[in-house]
Amino acid sequence: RLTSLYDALSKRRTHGQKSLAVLLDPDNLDEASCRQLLELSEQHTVEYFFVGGSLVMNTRQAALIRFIKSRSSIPVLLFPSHSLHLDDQADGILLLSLISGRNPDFLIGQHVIAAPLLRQSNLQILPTGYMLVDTGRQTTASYISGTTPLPHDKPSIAACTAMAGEQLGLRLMYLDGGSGALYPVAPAMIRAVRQAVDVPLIVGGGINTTEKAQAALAAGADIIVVGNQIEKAPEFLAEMSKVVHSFNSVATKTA
Ligand code: 1GP
Repeated sequence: RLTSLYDALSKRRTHGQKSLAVLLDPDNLDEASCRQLLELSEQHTVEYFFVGGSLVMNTRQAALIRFIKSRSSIPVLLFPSHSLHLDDQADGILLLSLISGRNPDFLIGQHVIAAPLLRQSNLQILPTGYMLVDTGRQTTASYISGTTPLPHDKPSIAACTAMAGEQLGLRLMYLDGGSGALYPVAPAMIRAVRQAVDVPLIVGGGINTTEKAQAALAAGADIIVVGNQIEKAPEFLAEMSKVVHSFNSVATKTA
């Protein structure tokens, strides 16, 4: 089921247009802060909301998605860590295969459990090669998945992993330092992956300044994901949106 969301995403990639995704973690957001983030996202451009986290400790995910959908037209993509985290109210799902790891459960096991549910749902499916990168400390994602992240300073391993993922048919790549990473994925790694594959490239984890965002985008990220920093300082969303979309005016002029 290839989808209109994927078509739009890959068209943006073809035209060199960068996008901002805001990660909304159901565990960290109350209704008031969510309302504020939605208002800011409508005022400044945000292309996607990602909803999820390595652990979903409470039962608020469904309520959060309902809240977003009732107030915003920005597409909501599930960013699940488990087949239990499906929700048909979202627009689509990043169907993650954890290709940096060697845990069969996150390469195919969870997907088998989710498959019949996904088939019945209306969720648009975005098959995504998910690569965790070591960025200074063990992240929840790496601990929960029981996998070793890619070494930060080995861009060639990341490039070959992405290449294999693309050859297996995955349609997006996601380089993730993990939420709250001490430092973001290195530009050299982003560049190596960008050169290795054609599919749209998502980069996130530890992007907490506009300089880091700028560096990731210049190295070839198509979509950057920001979670923690926007939760901590919602006004940062405006600055971030400006940086991401400043690349697009250049892309439009040179197109
Ligand atoms: C984590 O890429 C996301 O999966 C976002 O990370 O919360 O550090 O911005 P941050």
